[in-house]
Amino acid sequence: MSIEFTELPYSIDSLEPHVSAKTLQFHHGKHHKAYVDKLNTAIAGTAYEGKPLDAIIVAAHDGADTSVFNNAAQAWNHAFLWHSMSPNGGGKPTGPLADAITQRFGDLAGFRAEFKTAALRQFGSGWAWLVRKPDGLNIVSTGNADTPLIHGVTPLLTLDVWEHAYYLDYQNSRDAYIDAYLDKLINWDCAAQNYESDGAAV
Ligand code: MN3
Repeated sequence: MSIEFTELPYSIDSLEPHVSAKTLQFHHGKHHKAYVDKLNTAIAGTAYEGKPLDAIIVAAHDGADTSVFNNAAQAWNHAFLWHSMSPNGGGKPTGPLADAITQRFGDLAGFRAEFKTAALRQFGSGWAWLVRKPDGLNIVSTGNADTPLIHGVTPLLTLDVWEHAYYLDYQNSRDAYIDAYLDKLINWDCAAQNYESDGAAV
């Protein structure tokens, strides 16, 4: 059984004008699909074949199998990214997650400032994440394909800061792309579900 390339959870033009259909045609249809295709080619006939994606990520990391790890982690990170955005995004977190945000960051503005700084300061390609640790929430950034799944924390939300995620819409302005994500796209409902289930499903 191969790893499935999943469809977007919304129509391809529904994040416009913040993320264009053209960006998603490339980012989802080309970049994300290529990671899944390369992973399936790499694992065919190996001990990885038939395992769930998260198990492949951990096993490839433990085994220092860089090519399998990079493609598996990118396949997972991108699937998680699509759920971290919503055509009805923005707004405020609710329920227990809202309380945890207040406890850790003071208020939503505190979260926003810290997340934006992490996303801006990630040099080159990588990701910014809101994660749940045993002692509360945290914001982390990871480089290239690195993923919280191998660091013992639960991802709640992510933003891809690789240039391919924003260059068609924002050229070199990562700053404006991060603002659009935080103000218009961020999917607090998905984050709340991940927080309450203590697991990040994609
Ligand atoms: Mn990407």
